[in-house]
Amino acid sequence: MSRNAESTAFRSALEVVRGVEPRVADAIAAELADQRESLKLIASENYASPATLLAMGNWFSDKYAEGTVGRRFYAGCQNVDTVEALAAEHARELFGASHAYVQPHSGIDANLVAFWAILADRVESPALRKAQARQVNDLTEADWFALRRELGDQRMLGMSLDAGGHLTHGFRPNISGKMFDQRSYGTDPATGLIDYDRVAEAAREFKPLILVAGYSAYPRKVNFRIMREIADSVGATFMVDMAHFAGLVAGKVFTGDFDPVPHAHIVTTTTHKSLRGPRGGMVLCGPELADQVDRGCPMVLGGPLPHVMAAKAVALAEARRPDFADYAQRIVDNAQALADGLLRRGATLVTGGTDNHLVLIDVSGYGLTGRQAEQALLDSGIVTNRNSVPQDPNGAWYTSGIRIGTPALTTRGLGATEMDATAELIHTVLSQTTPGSGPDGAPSKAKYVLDPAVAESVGKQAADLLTPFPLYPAVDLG
Ligand code: DSN
Repeated sequence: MSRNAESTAFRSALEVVRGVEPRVADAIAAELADQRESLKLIASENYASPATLLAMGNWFSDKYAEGTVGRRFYAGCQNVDTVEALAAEHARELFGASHAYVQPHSGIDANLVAFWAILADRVESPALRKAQARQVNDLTEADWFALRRELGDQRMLGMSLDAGGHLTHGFRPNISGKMFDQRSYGTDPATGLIDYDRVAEAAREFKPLILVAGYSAYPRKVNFRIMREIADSVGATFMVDMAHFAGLVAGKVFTGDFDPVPHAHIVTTTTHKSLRGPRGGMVLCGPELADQVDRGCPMVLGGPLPHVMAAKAVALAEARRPDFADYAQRIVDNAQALADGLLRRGATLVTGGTDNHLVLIDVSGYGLTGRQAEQALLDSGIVTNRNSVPQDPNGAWYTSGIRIGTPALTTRGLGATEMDATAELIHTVLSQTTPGSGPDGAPSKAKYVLDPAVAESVGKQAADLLTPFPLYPAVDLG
């Protein structure tokens, strides 16, 4: 597509929207302006290509398509079949998986599909059989009690939240924490790294049905070969949630023992993080679980989103191009440059560095909570998120960490020089911010003091850093 065509497409779309509800058109335009101006370091965000974005804005959104390719509960799904089959084919080829299910709407949904597929495969439950036979509406209250009783004792072992694990790996605020009896493995307090002997010990003691690997705030690679051996030693199904690092797997930065696909029984992911696709989820598995996975809708998913599956097909086609491997490597190179820049300036990093796309700063070294640091950085035009660190004394709300990631800035083209400049800006803000106090003068974990002149100066430098790397350069909304 020519750059001119991209600009015309987005301008025309906004013009049409503006004709109905101008405030929505204005908000869409304002979002582009905001994203263009901010130094986006949220590790789970990225910028999808114009082709991916445009594939979502159309009449595929109007179509119901429950079921799977060629086996739908609605008539007229031939074009949905085309895009769903294409997305699945690209996913299988890209990741070397024998089966891909591209319907999940999010990472949480993808994990739910995987959990139910594993339960259906592993647990003898007449009530579950009934539910899986697509008779959910026919289940009586007694059936639901039976389902709960038959499945309620199943065990899941996943990475603890404060070590970088994810809510959907069996933690209480998510349904997975209510579905499973959960125990977690942490990291070595001295190194911050996964201690595989401890994981094996926990698995031997707990005997989980499912061993989950994957993280949203662990800055290192995971050895999936060892994790599979641990799962096999206790008869667990090994599931990997690669949502954060799918782009690094697709780009062949994570290979061999660090590529989850050959080692796991089932792999879930989102499509919008390092993979740079539309907001959504996906499940990969072998033939043993394929049939159960394909029952994701209507078992746990609402009707598939054909417009998003179309965009997944486009983004996955992009990820199969040779230049995606270069992009994936640059994500990691940039994260390492950012980590090195912070370490040189005296920051404390969980595990002392990174070998993936993210860096976790322990901001207690600056005398701050994560919440104070997050807000001070935001005031200075730097968008990050607060995150727990292992054994965090400030809990999950205030936290002691700031998580930063490089997929988005790498998409814009920033490199090692700009990462060092970014490290300088982050260090400047954090070292010049001090904890504030509440109205009664008591120390506050949320309030902070930062000279507005410092915030303004850093904000200006952040904007200058971005100027040579325009976001969606071809898109001129006028
Ligand atoms: N919300 C995503 C993240 O920021 O890591 C994971 O669900």
